[in-house]
Amino acid sequence: MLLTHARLASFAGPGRYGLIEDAAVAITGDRIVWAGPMSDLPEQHRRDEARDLQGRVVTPGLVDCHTHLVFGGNRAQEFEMRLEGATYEEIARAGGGIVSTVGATRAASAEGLLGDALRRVDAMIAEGVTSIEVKSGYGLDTETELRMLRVARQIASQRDVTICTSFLGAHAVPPEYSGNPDGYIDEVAIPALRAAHAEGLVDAVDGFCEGIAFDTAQMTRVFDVARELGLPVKLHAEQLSHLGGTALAARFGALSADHVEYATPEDARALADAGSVAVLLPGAFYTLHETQMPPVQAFRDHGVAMALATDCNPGSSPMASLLLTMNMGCTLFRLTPEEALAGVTCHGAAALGLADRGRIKPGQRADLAVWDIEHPAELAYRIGFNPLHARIFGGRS
Ligand code: DI6
Ligand code: FE
Repeated sequence: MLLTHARLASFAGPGRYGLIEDAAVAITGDRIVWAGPMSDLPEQHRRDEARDLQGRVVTPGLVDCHTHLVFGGNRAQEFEMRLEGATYEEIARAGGGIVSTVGATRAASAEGLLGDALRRVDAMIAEGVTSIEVKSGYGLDTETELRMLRVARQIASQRDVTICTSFLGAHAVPPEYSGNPDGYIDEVAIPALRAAHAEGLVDAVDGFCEGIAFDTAQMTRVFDVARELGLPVKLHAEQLSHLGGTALAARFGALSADHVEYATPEDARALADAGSVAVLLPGAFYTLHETQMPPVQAFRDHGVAMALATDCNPGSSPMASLLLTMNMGCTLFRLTPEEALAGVTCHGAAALGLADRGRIKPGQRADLAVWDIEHPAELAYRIGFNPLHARIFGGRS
């Protein structure tokens, strides 16, 4: 495949967006073999049948690096309760919140979970997404955690999309372990992690480090097992309060620390030293009507890569739009449109440990999105408008 007359947001060269005007991209199999200005296109990459993109913008395929898109039921009633005055934490402590989705997920069949998940995945694909991370964490028993992860893996056999799984057994304390989070970690979460890993279902290990979930000592026990199994870690950290999850994640060389609204400049330095990505989730900030902004300037100052993701989940971020997430990242967190696009391409890929995608250059997977726009800033600028023209997944469209 040869794409011609494209405006490339390559993130693989100098200048904003790594922009290359009037560019060509040559693809062989599932790889990009050449990308650059049309005038430099080598003879061996010229093809009889080129696809003339007539100046359209081409970006790397989008990466949604933090989702909980496999789950049962929905939580529209909690949305009502919050608007009638209850807080997210009050609802969680009263047995609602994550635990109510746990009940619906345990009751759902694998087929039912897959069917629901595919509707959300299809919405993402329609916006040019080519790689998606999917977490467990609504089972909180071995059987249902494994069911969720099997469903997540099945998505990739039903659709042209890469799925990365994260084991999130340490997401909440289930009712049967109420008041005994340590018992839950040792008797359920860790054994379930070992079982899921033995079945090849785990690409990374996640946790929710928060007052309503698990503390750093409990997360350390889970991460010690991840390390023993050779699995990378990531953590929901500093979303609603400062508990030290970001520093813990950095100590384990995490792929990412996620949410991080309450992270400090010291946390930013720790992430930079560890090479961990800060994953910003403006959909959850928006939905929960939070006011504490993540320390974006400290991340910039320390050179921490910032990714953006939907956090697609039934409670705090019932959203499947990565384009809207980009807009929220700019409007709510004051990211630049270039940072927002990097956040859903190269930095999103880094947050998943995927070094082979997220930029347009030779050797990268040919996951691309072609947009009916003139400038890449338009992707973050509009609200509720999808300008996708074509999506190329592994060299196929
Ligand atoms: N933080 C979140 O934003 C999601 N999980 C988490 O640990 C929320 C999950 C939910 O409310 O169902
Ligand atoms: Fe989350």
